[in-house]
Amino acid sequence: FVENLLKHPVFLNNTYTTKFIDETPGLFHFPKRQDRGTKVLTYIADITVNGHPETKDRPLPAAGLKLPKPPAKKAEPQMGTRNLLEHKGPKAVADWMRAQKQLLITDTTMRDGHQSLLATRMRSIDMIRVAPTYAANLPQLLSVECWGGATFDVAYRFLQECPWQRLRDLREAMPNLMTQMLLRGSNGVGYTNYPDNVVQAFIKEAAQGIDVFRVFDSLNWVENMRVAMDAVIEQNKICEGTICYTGDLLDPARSKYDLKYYIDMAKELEAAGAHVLGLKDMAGLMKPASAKALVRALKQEVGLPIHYHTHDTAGVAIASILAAAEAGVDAVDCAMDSFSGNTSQATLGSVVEALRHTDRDTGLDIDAIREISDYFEAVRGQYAAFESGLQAPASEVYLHEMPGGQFTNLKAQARSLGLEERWHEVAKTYADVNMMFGDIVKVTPSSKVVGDMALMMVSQGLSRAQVEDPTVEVSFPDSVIDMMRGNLGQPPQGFPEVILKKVLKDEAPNTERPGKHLPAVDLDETRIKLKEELEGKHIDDEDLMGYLMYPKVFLDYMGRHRTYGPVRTLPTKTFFYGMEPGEEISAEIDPGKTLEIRCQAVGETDENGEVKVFFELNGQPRTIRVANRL
Ligand code: BTN
Ligand code: 3PY
Ligand code: ZN
Repeated sequence: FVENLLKHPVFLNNTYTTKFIDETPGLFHFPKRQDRGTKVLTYIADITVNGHPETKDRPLPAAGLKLPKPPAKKAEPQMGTRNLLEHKGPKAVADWMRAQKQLLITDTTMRDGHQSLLATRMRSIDMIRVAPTYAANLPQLLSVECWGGATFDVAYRFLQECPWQRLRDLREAMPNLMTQMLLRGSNGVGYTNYPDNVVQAFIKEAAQGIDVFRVFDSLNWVENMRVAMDAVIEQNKICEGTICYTGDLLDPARSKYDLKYYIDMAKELEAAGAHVLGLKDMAGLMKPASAKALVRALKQEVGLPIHYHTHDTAGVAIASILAAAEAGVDAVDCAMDSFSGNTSQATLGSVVEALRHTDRDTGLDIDAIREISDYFEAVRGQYAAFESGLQAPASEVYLHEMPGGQFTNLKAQARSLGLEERWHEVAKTYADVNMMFGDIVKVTPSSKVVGDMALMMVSQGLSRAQVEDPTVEVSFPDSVIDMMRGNLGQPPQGFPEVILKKVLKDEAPNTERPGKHLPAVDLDETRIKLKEELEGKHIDDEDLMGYLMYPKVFLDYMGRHRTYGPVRTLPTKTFFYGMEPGEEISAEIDPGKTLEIRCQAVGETDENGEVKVFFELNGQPRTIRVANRL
């Protein structure tokens, strides 16, 4: 078929946008070389023959797993927080939050939930299919965290999909609910400090789809959060200025992060214009008594609504949430039951039930929660390859203080270095490195630096004393040198002299805000260069931002996209495992344009090392030849 411009139904109906023209390469090809159907079949054939590199040697989903079926809508979507934001603005939403008696809930399943349990691998299709159910059945949610953090990178790098498309689709499916993202301040959604104008342009683009920006800094340096906070405020979106919690509030031996420290930071964030105060306990270290004391003090000292985020790594998240609720916290984060617990968030249904018939009753519909959780249970079953194998909560987190999102990642990294048997040593060394660096906040990207150093020390058999000893030669990981140079900013009281001297020798660190010394990127020129590199492809703002955050990851993604087309529309099982003869699937590559794909047979490997895979595409026979690389 020829999908040309003049005949395309979207064009005829006059509903096309620039993005539509970009993503419909067939429009200007009369006739074109390879249609998207063939590209997608090429992908399926390749995975069917060679397997997916990411699921090889990993546990398989249970046999006979049913395709996840999203629950039915109980009603048409009622007005929600998004409507309030649109009509009255961010300050009105903050005032509304403070005036509520019920505990407000953010659902994190589509961001932190799978980031912390499945290495961020949940695909857009599994989110988008249930998003309308959220809008219809849970309109009382404060927000849905569904973007940012590690999801941006992983979408391009591992899932072969565009994170911006995900955001547009979710936005459209949940028009009454506020969408929320996690933004690493000047580090954007990356691991490094970007120039101010890149951070600003990124936020402007993200604000097309995001209502609540949770902005944090990986060293809790407010100075390094202002550019991002100002940009969010300028977009008239909710700026959740966020404190990262670390240490142990009630432990006199960890007095660096005491009540005064947190109150001072909260006041700085309030003065910087935050609409909401985020309290981010990324490792799940906040114990119930600390939660109670901290929330009570913050409610007294600042006028902002407080939004509390924690992880269940030690199994204490619900206890801390209930303590915070009693102390008057305005909102908390939970994940759908089937995506909760362990390194993820507290269990949504259990928090709702725990508060039922109390004065903080959330008012959320428990049946609706159970149905959505059941859907996600089926979704999770498809991602067995990415499960961490963590069997139980662990109080060890109080020793190492690793963020929920890092824990399983670092464990996998340790495994790949042959250090799996020595995991508990890695955990202890991680704690030693933290103290050697001056007891810092550990959250992306500072947590990655501590992890890199800990792995290096365990694999080389170095102790903290040896690393600090001026007479012992140590070759530091690049990320450590970078952080000591000041490129992630400054922790409270700076880095200790001993380690600075050892890492930098005579080089003086930069102790000013990193962005102050980074020249602005010429966005127009970058766009022109990128267009050339991609052989004339039109580069829109989304593509430009993808490239600026992750140049190589983005270009690799674009290269694969040219070959494999819109594979984001494939069912998850097909994406990771290909098809079996006799199997039929469908993939909606545009609204209303569906590929009906049937796999007929898989041939033998021929003398050229190639395999023919026989399909039917919308009833027409198609044969795809792929190299057998096994
Ligand atoms: C990766 O790049 O390793 C992950 C994404 C999957 C890319 C597809 S899988 C089929 C084809 N063969 C490859 O080696 N890469 C692409
Ligand atoms: C991230 O930055 O991705 C995090 O989840 C930090 O907790
Ligand atoms: Zn988190």
